[in-house]
Order: sequence, then C-alpha cells, then structure tokens
Amino acid sequence: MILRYSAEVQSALEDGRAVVAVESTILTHGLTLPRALELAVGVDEAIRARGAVPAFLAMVEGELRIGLDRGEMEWLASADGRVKLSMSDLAICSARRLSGGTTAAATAWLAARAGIRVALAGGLGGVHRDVLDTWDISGDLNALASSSVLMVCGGIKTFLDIGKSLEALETLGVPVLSYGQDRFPGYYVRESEYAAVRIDSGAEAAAIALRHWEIGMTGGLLLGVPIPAEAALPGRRIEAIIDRVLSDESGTGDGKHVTPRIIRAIERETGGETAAANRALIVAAAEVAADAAIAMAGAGR
Ligand code: PSU
Ligand code: MN
Repeated sequence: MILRYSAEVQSALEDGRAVVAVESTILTHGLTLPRALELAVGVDEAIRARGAVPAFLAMVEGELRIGLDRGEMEWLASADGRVKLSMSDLAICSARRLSGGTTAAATAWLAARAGIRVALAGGLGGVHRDVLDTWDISGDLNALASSSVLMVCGGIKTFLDIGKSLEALETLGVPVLSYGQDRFPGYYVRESEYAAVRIDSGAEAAAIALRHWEIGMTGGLLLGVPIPAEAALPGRRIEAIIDRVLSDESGTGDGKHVTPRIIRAIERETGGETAAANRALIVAAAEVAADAAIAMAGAGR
C-alpha cells in the first residue's frame, strides 16, 4: 500500500508533466449508465486533448488508485456495491477491501497526497439548504481547506445553499475564483447571485495557487468554471424541480445518500437534459483544469 499509481500517471509525475486528478463519483454516484461512463470518457478525452494527463482517483478492493485505464473505468461504473467515499469513509472501506468513487473531498485529499496539484470535480458539495435542521455540511469544504490542491469545478451544486457554502469557504481560508465572470457559477446555471474573484485563464488561476503555497498556505483553492451558455438550464425551471425533489427527500435523514439521490431525481425529471448539462459543464471545467495543470508544470511544480 498505500497508493497505487497507473504506469501512465506515475511516469507523467516523474517527468513533471501536467496531471489532473478527477473525482470518480461521476462514475459511481452520478448519472445512470451508460451516461455516467460517457461523461467520464468525455472528461478523460477533454483533458488529453488539452495536453494534460487525467488521473481518475478511486478505491479498488481497498487499494487507493491514482489513475484508471478504460477497462477499470468501465468496471467501476458498473460493479456491485460501490461506495461513495468521502474522507470519513476511506479507512473503513479500505480496511474492508471495498471499492468506490471519490467525492470532491476524497479527491482533494488524495490528489495532494499523490503529488497532484490540480483536481477536477463536477460540482463541489457544500452547505445543504436544510442545514439548520440537519447540520448537513459536505466534507468537501473542510477537505479542500486542508489539502494543497487547486479544485476546478462547475461551481457549488445548484441544490445547495451556495451563499452559505461560500461563507464557510471564506471562514476556512479557501480563495474562491470564478472563470471569466464576476459571479460564482451555480453548476446547472451559469451564474449564482454571489460574487467571486474573476480570473480569465487557467494560467492565472495556477499563478494564484502557486503564490498561495509560496507564502506558506497549506490548503486548497476553488475555481468555478461556468457551464457553457447553450447547455445551461433555465434558473426558474431548475429551481422548481429542485423544490419538488427536496421536498420528497426531506426528513429521510440519510446524509450521504442525499446528494446522489437528488442528482438522479433531477436526471429522471428532465430526461437527458441534465445529463447533457452535466457533461458540458464538467468538460468545460476539465479544459480549464488542464490549462492550469500545464501552467503549473511549466512553472516546475
Ligand atoms: N457527482 C455525482 N454524484 C455525487 C457527487 C458528485 O454525480 O454523489 C458527490 C461529489 O463527489 C461531492 C459529493 O463531492 O457528492 C458531496 O456529497 P456530500 O454532500 O454527501 O458530501
Ligand atoms: Mn452530507
């Protein structure tokens, strides 16, 4: 143990080439099949097309994996009993030789441990809208605060309380950047109502991240990349769906299954539309993540 690298990722890291760590819940706890696999393959190809090496992070029979090949991705997308792995699950599931997908939290932590400085997630978890009743705050926030990684994503998930999530990130000392606009993106929608610091290239985000670590910070940074306009869902329509889904979910008191259930319910309610939106937003984020990783590799990091 404890980390097992694919040959491709290992040699890329040894050569100082650009690598992007990718969360594997997009394979295990996101869309239904075959959409989940198509999305992951699209992400893999987008990172490569930009000139970086993708490293899907995962647990396979207890082993922490840095980089999956296509066959392993297919296996993980469909195997029985896959677990959604946040920080608090890793030791238990590893000791029990289980398999599963990494959340943004586990991805941030594992990437930093593996020596990868840029990570990709679809949407970051955060403070849930019913937080006052449930205390449900994703481990993604704390994990990002304590892992030296630039996390690139499509924003904080639309069905969360984005304002409270950004407040929590500020409390935790995590710089929050927004790609090409002054508002932080809202995952299925291009803009949330909350401001963030605008940057206009992956290289600019990389420079800020490197400065963060040079001045002695040890935690992570968040970069939101807005969903492309043609794939974005109309805000009012998605809010109506979210209201309906959240009221069905309320009181189930079943923390870690809430996010995957909401994602599936939204997919069910909209047919393929959110699947297409999901794919477009994560591919857009993947391209910026690759650019940032290339800029960091160029700076010798
Ligand atoms: N994408 C999906 N399904 C998921 C998630 C992402 O399609 O379940 C995960 C993300 O990995 C995110 C996590 O980090 O949900 C947040 O869940 P929680 O609020 O339980 O921490
Ligand atoms: Mn939770």
